[in-house]
Amino acid sequence: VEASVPEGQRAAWKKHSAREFKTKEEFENEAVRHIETTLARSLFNCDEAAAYAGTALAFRDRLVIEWNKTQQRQTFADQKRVYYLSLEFLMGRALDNAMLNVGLKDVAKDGLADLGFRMEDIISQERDAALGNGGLGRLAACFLDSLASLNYPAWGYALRYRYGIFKQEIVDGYQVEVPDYWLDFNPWEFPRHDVTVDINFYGSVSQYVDDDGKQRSVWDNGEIVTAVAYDAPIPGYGTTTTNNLRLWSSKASHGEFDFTKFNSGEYEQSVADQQRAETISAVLYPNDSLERGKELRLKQQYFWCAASLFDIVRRFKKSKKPWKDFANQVAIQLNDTHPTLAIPELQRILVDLEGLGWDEAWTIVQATFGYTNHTVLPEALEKWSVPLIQHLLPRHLQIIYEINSRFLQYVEKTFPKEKDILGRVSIIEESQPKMVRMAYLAVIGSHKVNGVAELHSDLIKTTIFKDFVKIYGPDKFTNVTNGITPRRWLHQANPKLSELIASKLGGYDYLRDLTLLHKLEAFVDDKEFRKDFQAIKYANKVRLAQYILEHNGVKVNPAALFDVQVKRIHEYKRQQLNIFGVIHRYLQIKAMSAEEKKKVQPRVSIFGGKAAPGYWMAKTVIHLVNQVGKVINADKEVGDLLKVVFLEDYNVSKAEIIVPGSDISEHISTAGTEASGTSNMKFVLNGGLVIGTCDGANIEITREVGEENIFLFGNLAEDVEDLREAHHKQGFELDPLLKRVFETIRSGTFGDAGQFSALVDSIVDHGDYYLVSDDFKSYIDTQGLIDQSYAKQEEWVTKTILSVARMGFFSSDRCIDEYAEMIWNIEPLKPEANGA
Ligand code: OAK
Repeated sequence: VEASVPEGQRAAWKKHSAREFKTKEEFENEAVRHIETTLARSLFNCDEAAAYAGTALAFRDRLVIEWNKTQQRQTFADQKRVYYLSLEFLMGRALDNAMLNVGLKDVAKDGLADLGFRMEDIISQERDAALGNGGLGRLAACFLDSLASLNYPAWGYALRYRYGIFKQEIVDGYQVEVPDYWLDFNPWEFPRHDVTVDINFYGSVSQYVDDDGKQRSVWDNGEIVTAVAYDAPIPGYGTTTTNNLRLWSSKASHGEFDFTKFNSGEYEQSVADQQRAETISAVLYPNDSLERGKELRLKQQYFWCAASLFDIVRRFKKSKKPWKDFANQVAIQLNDTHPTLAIPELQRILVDLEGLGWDEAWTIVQATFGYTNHTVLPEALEKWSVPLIQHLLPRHLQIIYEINSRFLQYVEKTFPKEKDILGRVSIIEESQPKMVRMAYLAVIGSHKVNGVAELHSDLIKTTIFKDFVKIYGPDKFTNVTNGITPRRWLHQANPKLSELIASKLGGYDYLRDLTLLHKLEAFVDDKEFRKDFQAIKYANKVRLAQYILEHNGVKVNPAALFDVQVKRIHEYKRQQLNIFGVIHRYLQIKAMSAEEKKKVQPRVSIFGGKAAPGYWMAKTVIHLVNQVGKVINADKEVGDLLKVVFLEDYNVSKAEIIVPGSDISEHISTAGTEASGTSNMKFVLNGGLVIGTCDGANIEITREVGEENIFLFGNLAEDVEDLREAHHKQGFELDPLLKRVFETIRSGTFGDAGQFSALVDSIVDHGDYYLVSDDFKSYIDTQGLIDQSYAKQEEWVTKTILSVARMGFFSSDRCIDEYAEMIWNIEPLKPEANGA
């Protein structure tokens, strides 16, 4: 506001204010101008990469205009905002989404054709923004899309990693990791070199008495690293609202200290300091659902939380409102426990820096934060060692102890007879060394805690947070079932299906209200519609088959049943169950007569997904899939009856090709381990069916689409504990079909069996923790049912159409409305609202 143009000069300003292109001519004008002047290219050296850049920059200009307006509107509106703190945002590509939201894709397509380019080629020039591992990061990206589309005033906060998730190469069947340096050309980010925050680490805490005679703490004499903001516009669909994603990049602070070093000849040291500072935001940790307790990771977490909170508080303070209004202006959602340090950090700001009393500050903190839990797996629950926090964040450790002590006093008073409860719920685990349990801190510091699917939300209340339900009552815990954005996961990934649906529903309103899909049920018997629907699935399978031929050199028949499992490789997700099932199928085919073979439903088994670089068992699974593929694909006796491929480097943009091309997809985690799953929703929305366990959102998908339209199998979550215990106590009988599979592996059919022994042994000798053997028979039988069902194509098409029609519930728009109402208490701010 201070820097605004004086009243008298505004007319001149407005006259020259940026224009928005609307026509093909204007688009070409903008794109060529960018290619020639921004990129310094010409007619004679404009390749597809340059054409992409010109197109992206033309659309970026459009976004920026709306982004500025939205930010201005949100600043002037006296309204609460939500801040979504997530260490991961798995955004994928931005151009197609920008074109959809600006609404001028056809104009650009014609314009590009005039200039000699094809839209698909231009779109595929963009590299994925892959700042995430898997489900949690992609959920955050879908949420940003929905928040903007629903006009909620919202910002995302994360780190600007120089390296996103590694690229996966498959070399001789093994995963090899290659760094993903994605920032060479990123037209979507805006460096804000004027928006910086100095972040403190290490140092010590001292006490003093302030002017009012109050004891105060100061944290000083540490290492300082500067956070620099980089902003990216997040456009909404069907609205001009354009929200902000702010990513923090670390750099050395140019304080007196460095300067002295530099002058005194310690040049190398000052360069080393600089590199040390830049390391903080250098790389995304590639572990999915596993915590390793590395100091640099904790530094990342604090750096990001402290910069974001400073920013949020700075914005609040500009409003000149009293502190008691903070939680009426600010909601902060913690995406899992990674941002939990934001809790003691806000308490520190309020108490140490702003001088509020402890209780007053704590009331504000609890009212501000909400916490989403994404896993119950013990190895994924974050714990940080007390000595590490003491060293890195001495004042925060004091605050955490104070929070804990007050909490435990309350618990002791409320449950005087329960002696054990204090040890169980303490934020500090009394181990050697002592550990800070971040999930407990997150529960205690938030007003709401949610799980991400019904079963999961029930499970957290009866397992990891059981005692907290007793302490706080059940209302603090709630469920918000995950969702996906239909813009990317239907319209962009499957434009033909989207168009067909629009032709039946009378337009694209369903992309803003996905429940409108239910109207498709009326067309389930419409011959023409069924034919079109089926033809689109086939065309998407042809596209996927071409992709497979190009990338794997394997020719697959698009008429075969395409069976897909793409997700991070993890024992609990049980890709091993899938590949053992494939081996079983292979053995069956091998034993068949020519006559029998004629009755076999041909299948293509498609795998994809990254393994964490240090996760050997997961890497072994990848290797086995590739070895099995090599043998089966070359086996003339099998031919088209079975093909097995592993698609390299699964990511968001590849998912956009793979998902629409699937007939059946596998979501087969050991019951009770997959919190929700979100790709299950994407596959069904694109006319595929699911084979799944009674886990995560599979259960709600079943409720919505009807149990006749999904293939469920396996043991239930409620029986898993007992089965594991029985394995432990009595041992267990290996399923005979699985035994045969293991014998085949051991015989060397897929190469040296020694390479796969850890995988087999984990089941045979080490208790089969993930119950592969217990579920094997039921899995195989269910796959048999799928073959039969697929053979009756008319029935199959009916199932898929009805399923699509019933997926309305799984839009991330529904999900965000639930968060807004139940947890954040925020309202939309429509573009026309205050005339801005
Ligand atoms: C990653 C790191 C730590 C903790 C959890 C995760 C994670 O990705 N969890 C996944 O979150 C998704 C979104 O809620 C769920 O759909 C997946 O089931 C869950 O595994």
